[in-house]
Amino acid sequence: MLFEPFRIKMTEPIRILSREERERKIREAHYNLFLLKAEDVMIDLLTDSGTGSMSANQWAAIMVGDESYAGATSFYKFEEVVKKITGLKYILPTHQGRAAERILFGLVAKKGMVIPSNTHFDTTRALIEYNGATALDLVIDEGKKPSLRHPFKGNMDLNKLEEAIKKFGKENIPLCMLTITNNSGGGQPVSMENIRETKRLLSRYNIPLFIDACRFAENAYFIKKREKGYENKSILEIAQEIFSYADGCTMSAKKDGLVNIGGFLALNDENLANQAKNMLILTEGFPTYGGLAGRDLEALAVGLTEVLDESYLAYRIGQVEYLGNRLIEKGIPIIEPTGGHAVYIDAGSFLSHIKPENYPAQALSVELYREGGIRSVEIGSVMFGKREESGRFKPATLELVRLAIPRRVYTMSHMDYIAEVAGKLKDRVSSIKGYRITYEAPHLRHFTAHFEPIE
Ligand code: P61
Repeated sequence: MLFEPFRIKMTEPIRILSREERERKIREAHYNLFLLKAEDVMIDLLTDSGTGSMSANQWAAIMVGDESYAGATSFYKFEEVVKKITGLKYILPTHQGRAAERILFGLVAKKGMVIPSNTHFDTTRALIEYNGATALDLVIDEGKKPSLRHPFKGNMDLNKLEEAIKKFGKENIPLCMLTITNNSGGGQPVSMENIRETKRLLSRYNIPLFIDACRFAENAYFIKKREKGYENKSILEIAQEIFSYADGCTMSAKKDGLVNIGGFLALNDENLANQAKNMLILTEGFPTYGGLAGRDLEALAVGLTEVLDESYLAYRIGQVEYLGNRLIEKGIPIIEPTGGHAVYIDAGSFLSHIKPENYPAQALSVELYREGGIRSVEIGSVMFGKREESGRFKPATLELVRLAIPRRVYTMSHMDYIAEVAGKLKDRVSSIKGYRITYEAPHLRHFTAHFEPIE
């Protein structure tokens, strides 16, 4: 029997809005959930990034944060924990994940280059493309089939990776990434075997392996539960083995760092680390604080330790699975099995009457808000689709609505409420209409786009 392995000693009220208020708020937000005020959201599943609750120990650590400009004690505590987990040599704190990505890709991604991954997250892809290189997604085919059950749907397709290396030439591939868990592909884990084999293949061509480590602890828990030989290893030992295959990592600590802000770039190559340090100083801050306050580094050092606790991870992964099972019971198609941090509704099949160019996943996410004040995020053709120069519409691979579960924030009864709201949509699914975009920015358009319903 699963229950939250913590007691709650501080609460925040949730404002209950009437259906009329919700209709008005979403219209005023141009049907873009990013443009809603948080106070107008009843259950906020937009992201699990920076939205978790910190523990009493983390809040206590905040009080002893050392705010010295250089050489702060808090940095050394943070550095020690990151080194213990990753074994990587050079640790650069950044204000969040994309700052680490910006520094890394600013140094290695040049025009004409190609950077493969199982699946790049949108910030990663955007920063690679911003620097003139090409981002390549090479997840296994099983990872693209929402209802197909496979224990490690985030795995890299090693054949495709080798083909890509031969096609583009190893000199044009500055590094290869593995996103663990694979966020854009459903929060699905990557197996230890796949990480090891990816590293082995890359080593033959002298290409470094980088890990996008946002959700490394959740990935490690899946390895423990699903991969032979890891059942008796601790989460720390599994994480250490994962990173032993890496030449570097980028980390948004807003996920498995259990903090509201933070990140880092970790590297083994001294030359690259020196260049990165110079960029860090130029754009983030002195290397012993990066883009963070000393207190943030303190909280992060504690968070990175707490996240390795198995009873926490059992609750975490179990809560996501619980919500997934409630949705399946109501006949709502989701990516199966459920991943680490979110349930992904397969809007492409749930709203099969809406064409990808009319954004079925956007339509579903708006509907979840109208019906129950739930804020989710579209991970489909709004986020990844494109209008090509020829005018042809290139849809995303999948049309998903992600219900991301913040860490240690909502209880099981909140999960029941979400499933109930989604169940109501099932009864009137054919009446849900598509959308068109009336405004979009050149990069990461989903944050600011405006939509209008198609009548
Ligand atoms: C999220 F709609 N993720 O999942 P930063 N890599 C990976 C991530 O999941 C990730 C970052 C790098 C978010 C926040 C988010 O368009 C969006 O600390 C696997 O956010 O810079 C972030 O880390 C970047 C949501 C980001 C979005 C961009 O909800």
